[in-house]
Amino acid sequence: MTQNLASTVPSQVRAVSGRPAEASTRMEVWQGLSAAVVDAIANDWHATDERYRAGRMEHYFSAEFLMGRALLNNLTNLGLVDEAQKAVGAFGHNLSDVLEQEPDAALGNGGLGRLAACFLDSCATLDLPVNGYGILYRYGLFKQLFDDGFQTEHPDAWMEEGYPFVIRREEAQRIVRYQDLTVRAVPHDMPITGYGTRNVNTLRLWKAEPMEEFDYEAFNSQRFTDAIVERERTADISRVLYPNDTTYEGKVLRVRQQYFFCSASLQEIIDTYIAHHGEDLRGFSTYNAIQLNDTHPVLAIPELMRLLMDEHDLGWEEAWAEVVTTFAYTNHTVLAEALETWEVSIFERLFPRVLEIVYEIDRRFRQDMRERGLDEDTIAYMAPVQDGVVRMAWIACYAAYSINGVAAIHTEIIKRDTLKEWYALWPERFNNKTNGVTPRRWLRQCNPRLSAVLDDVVGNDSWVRDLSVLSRFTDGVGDEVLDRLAEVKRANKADFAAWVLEREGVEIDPEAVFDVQIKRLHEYKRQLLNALYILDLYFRMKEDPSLEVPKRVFVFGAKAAPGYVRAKAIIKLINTIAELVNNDPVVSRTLKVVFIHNYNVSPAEHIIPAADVSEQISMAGKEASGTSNMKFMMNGALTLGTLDGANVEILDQVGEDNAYIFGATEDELPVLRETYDPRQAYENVPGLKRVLDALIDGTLDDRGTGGFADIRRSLLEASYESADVYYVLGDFAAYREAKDRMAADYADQRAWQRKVWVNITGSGRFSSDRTISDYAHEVWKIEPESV
Ligand code: GPQ
Repeated sequence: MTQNLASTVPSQVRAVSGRPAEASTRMEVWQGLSAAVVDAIANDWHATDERYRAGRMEHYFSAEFLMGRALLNNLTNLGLVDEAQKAVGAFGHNLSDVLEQEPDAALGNGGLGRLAACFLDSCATLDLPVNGYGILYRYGLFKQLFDDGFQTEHPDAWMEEGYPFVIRREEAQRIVRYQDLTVRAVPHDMPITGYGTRNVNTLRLWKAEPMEEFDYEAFNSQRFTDAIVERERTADISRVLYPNDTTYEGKVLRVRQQYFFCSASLQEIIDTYIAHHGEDLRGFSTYNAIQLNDTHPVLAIPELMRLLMDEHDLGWEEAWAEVVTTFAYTNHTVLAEALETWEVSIFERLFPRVLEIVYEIDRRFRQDMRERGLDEDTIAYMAPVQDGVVRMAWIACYAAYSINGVAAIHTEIIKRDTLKEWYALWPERFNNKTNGVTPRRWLRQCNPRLSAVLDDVVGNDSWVRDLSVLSRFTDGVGDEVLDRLAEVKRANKADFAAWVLEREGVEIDPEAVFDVQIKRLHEYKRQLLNALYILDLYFRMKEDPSLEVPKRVFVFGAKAAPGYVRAKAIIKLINTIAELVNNDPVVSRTLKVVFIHNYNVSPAEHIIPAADVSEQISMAGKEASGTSNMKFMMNGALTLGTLDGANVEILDQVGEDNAYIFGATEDELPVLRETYDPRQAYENVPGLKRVLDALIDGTLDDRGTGGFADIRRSLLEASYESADVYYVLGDFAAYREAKDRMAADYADQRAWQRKVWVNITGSGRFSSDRTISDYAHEVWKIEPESV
């Protein structure tokens, strides 16, 4: 870096605002400071790109990247936070107010998209030659507001005011052809800085633009509207992120999106290969690996075949040999409703040549399987095309050299159930890569107070690049460290309380236990179990005013897919319970319920450092991994959870004295199900009858929508086999016991802080640096390349 921010920031701010820095708005200061950061890294970014392209690279293909805010992350990684504070302070601005101007880049729905963002951070920090490829959605995940407690959705035009961290690369555009439409794919690059390194990696996001700025022929012949319509059809492709999480929606526009970014990215990767290694593409996979983030980018498999054969003269066998050594596939869910399949007729209409290739893959697959002696039923089940439908997951399993799950238990389940036919054929392809989260954003940056304690205990900040060093300090710290932990949490909770008051208008007491559940709203995640507990606790307190209940704040954050009616009813239910509790003059002295609207990455950065209790209560076997569980652990919240996803490994790490585990396990559930009768639970489990009846007896008002009655019915009155599929009532008693006990334990702060410390110092395994170095060594076969 040649110049410091003190000299570059004022001029960048002036260039943005056209007035003196002193007279510029906070938003303009954010723009100017961000531009100054891009200026500071530009040379290193370019050098990194040139270096990577010359050697072997990994390309991370993902329909989602949930990046959140960029400015503080970059300042933290570059060690420029203090300098930035001084630079903006010199003309009367406060850095934290400036930072709050930044919109979240919410180009993802939830865990899968945020994982991709954490992975990019780790790749840059580890100097690994990895770029991300995705779509520059004009509208990110919808903005959530509450109207009388009901979720409403609003467009999130996140770049509209200008966004300095995305650089348009006009010269690197590619053409993507559909049968009915040809478009330009214009790359927009985001710099990905690492902590304590000069390497700057790239996230390349493609934007769809019309071939010509304007179709003059149509214009001249008075078909003005036709010309506009054509432009809009193109712009549609990168217009909006589909707001579904773990459920699949078969929209033609979505398959267009998927093909769009896969084709453009592959064209670029091939061009880079040719520039460095010549026209013979038979060495493609020597220099390239591609990780498919779930099935959304699986069209890259037939598209690479097409490009290699039709545009670069390889024969089928030669092309296939490259394909099966290039792609690795990550599965992120066992939920059947997430498996992507497309009608053959859609492929026919959009890209007949790709369909032809898919049919040929299918033909060869069937032949291959017959030769292996598989029976016809199994072949039909596994085939890439069957009954007029293309199955993306099966194409991935057939072509990928690596197939991985995202937590130990999840990988076992896909081997045993979801992908068992594939595991039987190719067990060597299967491997586990337990997810991780970046300790830069999720500890160093969001929790400066705790970071200062860790710096002191460790003696330096080495833990930021190697979180596993913390485990050396689990034992042998004195009470003064535990007392500091308590002070840090107290201060974080006070900050959070002020933030909540300002943002949601609810007053909460930092003395209370902060119990938090933040994640997408989905029945399998069981926010409903948490809600029923709160309602039950409310009734217990009403019934017996002398009951000793520890002070508690229950915090929720969750978006529901706009079409997921029952999930939206659960949101309304939680808001209605919040109103009941918070407005009760007696109960509200002890309990508060807060639903943070528009939950996103940056609210998470305010919430997580203030949490005492981390709710990870999915029905066992359903949450592939979870990643907020890891963020909470790093920030000293204790897990209240089922043996699901990465909770299992968190428990292994900390031991059962330092986590609160409850409920039916994945292997017990099938047995329990045989005799499970939710009506019996309703009649017999203490508290359940009262809370379930409150859904229909007028205690809670759903404004005549019938939403609460539907929730009750889903638990009790659906046909016998499908009542309470997520075992909410089955686990209620165990949950109530564990949660009550946990709150009682909080009173002994010394003992509590000891558990907190075991969790923080044991979180090293859940750094995405560990996950990424496992991918790099075991799957991608790449080495660090430092600039
Ligand atoms: N996940 Cl398939 C998503 O966030 N979206 C998806 O479409 C699918 C999975 C999540 C999954 O539910 C979590 O358990 C994981 O921790 C996360 O992916 C990252 O692997």
